[in-house]
Amino acid sequence: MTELMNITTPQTLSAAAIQQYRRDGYLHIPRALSQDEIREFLADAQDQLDRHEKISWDEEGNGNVMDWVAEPEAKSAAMRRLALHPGITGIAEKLAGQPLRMFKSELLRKRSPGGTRTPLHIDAPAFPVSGAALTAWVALVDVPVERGCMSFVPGSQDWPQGMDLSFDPFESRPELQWWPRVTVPLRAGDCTFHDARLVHMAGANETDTARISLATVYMDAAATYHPDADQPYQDEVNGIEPGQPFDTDRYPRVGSSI
Ligand SMILES: O=C(O)CCC(=O)C(=O)O
Repeated sequence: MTELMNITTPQTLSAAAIQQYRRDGYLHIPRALSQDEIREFLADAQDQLDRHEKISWDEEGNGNVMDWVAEPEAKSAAMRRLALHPGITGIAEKLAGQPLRMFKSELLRKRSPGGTRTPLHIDAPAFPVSGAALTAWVALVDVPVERGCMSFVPGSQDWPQGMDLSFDPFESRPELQWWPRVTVPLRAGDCTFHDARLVHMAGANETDTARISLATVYMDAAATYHPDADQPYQDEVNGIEPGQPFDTDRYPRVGSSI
């Protein structure tokens, strides 16, 4: 009972926290999961990482950034429950201020030892989606600074009107190099939310434990499909015509009222 009372839910999320997210473009939610959920989801995640094919992100001259299982929510009931978690997705809807559906989920592992730094980037140019999107990044093990937690550039999600968004944000907005960055270590079961236009990165894993997390992207429920030649995720979109909404079971509606 005491533990349940400590868990952050859509109902206990404060107006100040919502305001902070909209100002800074990210928010740290401590204790998004119960201890039982952490145990169950971590065991399932380790099983998936052992058994399934992984996509590897290697950077020339910088080694392996991380690897991940794509669509883990389609591979086990536990990962589907986590990707569609009513508490986490209910908070996401409150932060976004609109109904959402899931765009994609990835089960991430930053290797131990040697998973290298995740470069500074923004997500939005990679998504063939109209309108707003945000990511919930749920830690399934403790992620101190030394294990490669994320850093965010608060306020960088507000791109000047008409400016093209580029994956490397310093290309179009070199001044962002001089903006403060906030580094956010997470305990297992904590979660961060970040706006798809926010500049962010993660450190290297210097510990002897792999960093394991689930990163799920949610989009405006009314978002439509806008493919563009350079978007890596457009190959994963099936059964949706350009200009049409993502109105299929592959992109389920989420939130605490679903
Ligand atoms: O997990 C990481 O190192 C980076 C994750 C990230 O960039 C994202 O979820 O948008």
